[in-house]
Amino acid sequence: GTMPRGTLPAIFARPAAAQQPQVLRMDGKADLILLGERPLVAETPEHLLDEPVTSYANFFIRNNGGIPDAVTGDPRAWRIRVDGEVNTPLDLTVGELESRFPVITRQLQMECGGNGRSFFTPQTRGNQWGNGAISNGEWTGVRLRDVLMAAGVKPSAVSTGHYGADPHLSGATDRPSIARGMRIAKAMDDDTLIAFRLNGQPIPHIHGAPVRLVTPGWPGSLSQKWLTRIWVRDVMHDGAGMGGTSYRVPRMPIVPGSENNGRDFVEQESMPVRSILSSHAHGTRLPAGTRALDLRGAAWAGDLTVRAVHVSTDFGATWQGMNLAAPSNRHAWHRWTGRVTLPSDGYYEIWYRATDSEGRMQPHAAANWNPQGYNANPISRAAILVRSCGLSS
Ligand SMILES: Nc1nc2c(c(=O)[nH]1)N[C@H]1C(S)=C(S)[C@@H](COP(=O)(O)O)O[C@H]1N2
Ligand SMILES: [Mo]
Repeated sequence: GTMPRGTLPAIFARPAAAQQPQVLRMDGKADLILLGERPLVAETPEHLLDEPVTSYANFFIRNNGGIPDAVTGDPRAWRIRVDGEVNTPLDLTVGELESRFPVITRQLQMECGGNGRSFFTPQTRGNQWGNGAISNGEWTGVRLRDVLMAAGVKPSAVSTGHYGADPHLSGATDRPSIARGMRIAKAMDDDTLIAFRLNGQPIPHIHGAPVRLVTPGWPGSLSQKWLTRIWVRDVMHDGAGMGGTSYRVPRMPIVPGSENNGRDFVEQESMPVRSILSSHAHGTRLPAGTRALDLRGAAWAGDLTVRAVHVSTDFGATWQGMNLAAPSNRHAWHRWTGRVTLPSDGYYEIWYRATDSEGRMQPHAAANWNPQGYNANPISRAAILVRSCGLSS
């Protein structure tokens, strides 16, 4: 029990295998893993992320506060305000957004900043995500940049600050549940959207209807749901979820488990390279005699692309390159496929890891431990049992 978890057989190491996961019960949603009820948080098991474009059913859920009441009446009348360091503050309805600016559709990966958190030792505070706080939806909306340009961003602009309609869990009406912001450069990126459709449909309520930000490749917390306001700031935004150790990582590696107030930390921005296996669930049993596995999955790397995905079925002794498809557009995930062969029946682990376009590979263990558990992206391992009569259980 005192061994680092990374050296335990995968069948014992994964938190979801160790405990009976609780299942989300929600209309139209698959059996997501319920990580919390207040706020509502649910993770998608990796094997449900087998679709190239993530459907509503399989889309993970992360809230920091309550869920606002659904809009009654015309959702196109919902208003968002753009103010602060701009020449002309704007007050736009969703209808005006759609008619005044070019409308584009992109596949964009959105990943919680805490994805992979459960792989840290010692455990850090926050939702104990595996790799399933990731989605690759097809989003339709307008570029945040076009809206900011229409307002006229002043040279003094440093960051954005985002506000949404969800109530704080305490019930206080003057406290946002989360209000994060990003450097102006990311707000001006071609792929940062104010979105009003997901997979060709109005955005489902739980995912931020009628409008949300989609800030691909950076922490999902920058993709404000139920968007009401973008405040352009002349300093780095300091709303709820900014500063200290929130969505910030050590500039220099710190001792795992140590106390830190985050003074020497930097913002978590582009997310690290990560991969999932979607063809075979962890813990899959296969009939005796199975000698080949056709594997599938996805890989992504924040603002970067992925150069390679490798798989090992012999605990890392040998690695095999997988076929990696190009993403359908920048900031969409890559899909990968490949066949591996097994020499016999028995207990196997499929180890899978991606390498980003700058040559950085998923590490052997979660690196750069930090108090709130960001950027853990170790090589993943799924246990597979090819059943033969000699094996019990
Ligand atoms: N208004 C609002 N927007 C929010 C949040 C929130 O709590 N309130 N959570 C953020 C976080 S931490 C993540 S990871 C994503 C999750 O989006 P999803 O629930 O649609 O998957 O929404 C972000 N946007
Ligand atoms: Mo998140």
